[in-house]
Amino acid sequence: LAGAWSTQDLSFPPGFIFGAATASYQVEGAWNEGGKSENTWDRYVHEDPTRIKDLTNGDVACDSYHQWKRDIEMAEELGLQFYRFSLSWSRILPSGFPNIINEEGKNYYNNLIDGLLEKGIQPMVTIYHWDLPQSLQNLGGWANPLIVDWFVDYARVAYTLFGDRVKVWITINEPVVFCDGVYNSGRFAPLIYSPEVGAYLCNKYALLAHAKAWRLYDQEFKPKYHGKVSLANQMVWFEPYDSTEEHIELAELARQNSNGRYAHPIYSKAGGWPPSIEKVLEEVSLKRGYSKSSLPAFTQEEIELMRGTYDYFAMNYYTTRLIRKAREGEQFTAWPLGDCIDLNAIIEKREDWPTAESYWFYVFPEGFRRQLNWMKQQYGDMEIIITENGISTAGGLDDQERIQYYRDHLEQILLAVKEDGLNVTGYCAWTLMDNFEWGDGLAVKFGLYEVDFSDPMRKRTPRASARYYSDIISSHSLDIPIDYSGYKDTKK
Ligand code: PNW
Repeated sequence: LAGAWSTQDLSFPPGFIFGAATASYQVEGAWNEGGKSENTWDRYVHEDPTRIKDLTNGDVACDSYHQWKRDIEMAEELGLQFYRFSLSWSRILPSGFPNIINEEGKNYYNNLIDGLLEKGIQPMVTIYHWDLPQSLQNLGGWANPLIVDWFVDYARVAYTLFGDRVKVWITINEPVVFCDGVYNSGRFAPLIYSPEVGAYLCNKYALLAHAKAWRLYDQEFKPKYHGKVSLANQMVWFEPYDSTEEHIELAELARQNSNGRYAHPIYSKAGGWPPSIEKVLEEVSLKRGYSKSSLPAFTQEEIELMRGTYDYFAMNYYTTRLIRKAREGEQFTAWPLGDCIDLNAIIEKREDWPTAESYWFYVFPEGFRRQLNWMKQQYGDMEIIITENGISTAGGLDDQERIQYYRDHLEQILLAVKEDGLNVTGYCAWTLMDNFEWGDGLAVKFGLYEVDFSDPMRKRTPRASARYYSDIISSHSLDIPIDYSGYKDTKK
């Protein structure tokens, strides 16, 4: 991976596009307004406020349901070429099913999409970002195979309502988080703890739901709208604890488990589960006394249904983890995603990796390039769009850590593109503005814009990193000064 590096290489390839992202539950608020029904996150935060670190919730969040014009203005201030946001399923389909389409929900997204397009900003729409209608959860949610068709019905509504203007789609955001992260750890909505079983059911049905929704678009909408559809995967990079054979193998197994289990069925030439994971999970399951593997098998038909259901790879990257074998008597904690729970392994941090404000977040920019190269090595050449990347801080407008994080991670993309020949065509910062950061509530900040959550208008103010990011976008290059210290908001 070593290669020459010179300043003239600091420009982004022509056509490389920049954006920023948000998600419905994290920004919209208006949880019971405009005909929206209850979803699993509403239920989770209301049932017991102590589930959220600072006792906050997403009832109002950034109030984007009312402040969407300001959101568009911010996207414009930054010079974004695209804005990634998600649709709230229970805002569009209050029953969860397509029998009732909520006009007010439809109007909200139409306004947002049209407003962005008027400013020349492309909407990139995530159909599902973790906020399941409670009505569907009551029927088993992601552990019920019928969810595949419920999701496809919902995707059809989304394509039908917005497909004439939305050309880039993400079906589902980070299934590893709402499958492994929920069922293996008993945290996060819908708070169903089902270790050894639930996550794998959810894994299977989420991939089938994506695949069927991709095929629906491909067959019925692509011929007239010419857009593209993918699944967004959270790609945590795993580094071996030391250079022993045992740990090198374990790190690769962890990659196959956490990333491959959600990517191999779709992107690999062979299709189906990653073979190494299929083997390990069958062994573990039989040893535990199950009659067969907890990882549900695919039929040949299902393998073919999923294989190749992508137009690009939507990749979210934040962090790298160190992984080692558990020692005698050491218990694996489901922390932080529960994704390695069946590998008898322990997650650690390398001493020289700084920690961000989120408890799970270690900073290791090289992991980003390694992850990109791993994907090419596993699945071959494909277009990759970075659909999330960013860092959490405790707050403040002078966010040097965020500037440094963006600088270092964008540099790794340039290296991957220019030195390693990866086809990365776009980059999306997480996130446009501070928002409801799930279990961490409002206390942990990821925003390019600061949001004043004590202000009824939820006033948004650009951070130093917002100016830095807009300078990168306008110069289409990293060859700009990075010292924005002492930056004060002058745009107000
Ligand atoms: C993503 N990890 O979640 C989500 O897509 C966003 O909604 C979220 O706000 C953002 O990243 C920041 O947390 C992640 O354990 C969840 O490595 C877990 C991890 C990474 C990202």
